[in-house]
Amino acid sequence: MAAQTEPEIVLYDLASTKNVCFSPVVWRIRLLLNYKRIPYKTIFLEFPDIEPTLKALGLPPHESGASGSKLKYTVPAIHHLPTNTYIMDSTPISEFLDKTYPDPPVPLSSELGREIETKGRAAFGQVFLVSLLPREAAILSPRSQEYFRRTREAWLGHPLEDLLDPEKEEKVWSAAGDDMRALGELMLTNKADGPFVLGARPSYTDFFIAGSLQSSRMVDEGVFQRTIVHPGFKEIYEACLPYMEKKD
Ligand SMILES: N[C@@H](CCC(=O)N[C@@H](CS)C(=O)NCC(=O)O)C(=O)O
Repeated sequence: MAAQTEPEIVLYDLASTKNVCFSPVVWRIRLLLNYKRIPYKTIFLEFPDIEPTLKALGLPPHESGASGSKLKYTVPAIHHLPTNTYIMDSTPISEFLDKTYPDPPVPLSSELGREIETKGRAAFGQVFLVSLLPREAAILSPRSQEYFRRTREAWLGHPLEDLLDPEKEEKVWSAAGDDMRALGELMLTNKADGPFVLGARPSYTDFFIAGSLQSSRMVDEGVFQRTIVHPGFKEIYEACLPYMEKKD
């Protein structure tokens, strides 16, 4: 565990008008940094500044299609100051952090964790698409909003507002209900040993879950509340709260 207060890491994060982290992927890394008590500082980047800033740091772009991304440059990215190492993409960042700061250890993967992450992506893909994507624009600066609208509408093939159809939104939520309940039950598998997915101590899957929930909460409290009604979600979210205190 690093005891210094001088930052060892610069974390590149996504800017919003709330001036706190709201990206689910950056939250995973932030939870890891906070849990391991690694001293870091944040640089928030507006959407259109991500690519030019990370490119200027000398980071190579994502290979086409890497990590399922259409994007060349993404946050999180980190600069590890003691070794002058730059890394982009949450997976290599988490591996680097766990190797460089092994105490306390964080299991990065497990069979149960992989099952939860895969089923979580399937259960929430549509729900977050219809309920969060169109609301995300509301917490962006005018410059980021313009970028976000232009890029996302090009992917979707229609205006963001078309997603905000209350009837369709209800249908998507009720279709996902059983899967969400089942997912919550999986999260409680080791509840006899503690509140986390693997029991007493957090694993990266807990940070995946808590980060997604915190992100949804930053965008829309109603979406967050609607998710945590399923037993399992709230327990993990609350157990991770101490590691979500540093948000910026
Ligand atoms: N595979 C990447 C995905 C990260 C990602 O999609 N980040 C988004 C913010 S949540 C981003 O930087 N988007 C840049 C853009 O849309 O130009 C990872 O795991 O780090």
